[in-house]
Amino acid sequence: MKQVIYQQLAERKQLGKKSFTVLIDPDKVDSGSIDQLVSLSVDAKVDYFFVGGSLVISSHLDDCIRQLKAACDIPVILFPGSPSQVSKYADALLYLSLISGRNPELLIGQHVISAPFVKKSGLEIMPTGYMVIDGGAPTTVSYISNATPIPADKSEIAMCTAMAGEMLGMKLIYMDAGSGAKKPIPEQMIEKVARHIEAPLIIGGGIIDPEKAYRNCKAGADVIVVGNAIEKDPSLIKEMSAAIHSSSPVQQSN
Ligand code: 1GP
Repeated sequence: MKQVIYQQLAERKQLGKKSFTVLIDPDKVDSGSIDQLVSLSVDAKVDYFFVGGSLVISSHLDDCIRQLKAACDIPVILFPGSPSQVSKYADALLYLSLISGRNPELLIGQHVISAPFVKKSGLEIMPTGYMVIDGGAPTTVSYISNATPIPADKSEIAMCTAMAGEMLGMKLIYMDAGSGAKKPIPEQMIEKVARHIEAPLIIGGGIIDPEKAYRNCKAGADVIVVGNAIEKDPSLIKEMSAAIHSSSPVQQSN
């Protein structure tokens, strides 16, 4: 199986390089806004695009990804809210198992049903332990997943969950307060989890300012995901990217 993007993420982690990911919800973009996002992202040296959402109502996932791929070299990684959000035009797929919840469908059930289809896509598959953290109010992901998020002040639970996910073979750990979360994940929790795992740690949900993104990186995040704030103000891409890349202890060429 292909491991190109995973290897790149693992190497970046080894080198202490932090990555910035722009999350694109296909429901919230059109051809014109994709062009604008690409242009700002290329200029700001964005590392990855995640494409997906808890609910994707429109049917232009393929078109959205094809437009991104045609316009730039930034890798496109699927962040699917359901097995229907698989597109062969992307570079890789976060193969998410909701390890913070106890909903068997999102731990393994939907994977079994969609396995032949996912394998046939030819995508790079990245097994990802997905952990939803309480962001202060219900988010789409916490509602749709029908699973209780990890309380934001229970760093030990997050730590043990991430460790278990890694020992079960998950290559990435993604801690998410949910899109538009009122409260992003506290640094104390990020620090605790980062200290106990070797897998690249992805952090997202409710990050609206570059200072918070910077502090998250310093606390041990390897990849920062921002969606909502950029939908509201695409020009934030530049500052976010600069803050995340400047948090790296080494000089970054990208
Ligand atoms: C959501 O982690 C992502 O799943 C990003 O969250 O949209 O709040 O930036 P925001």
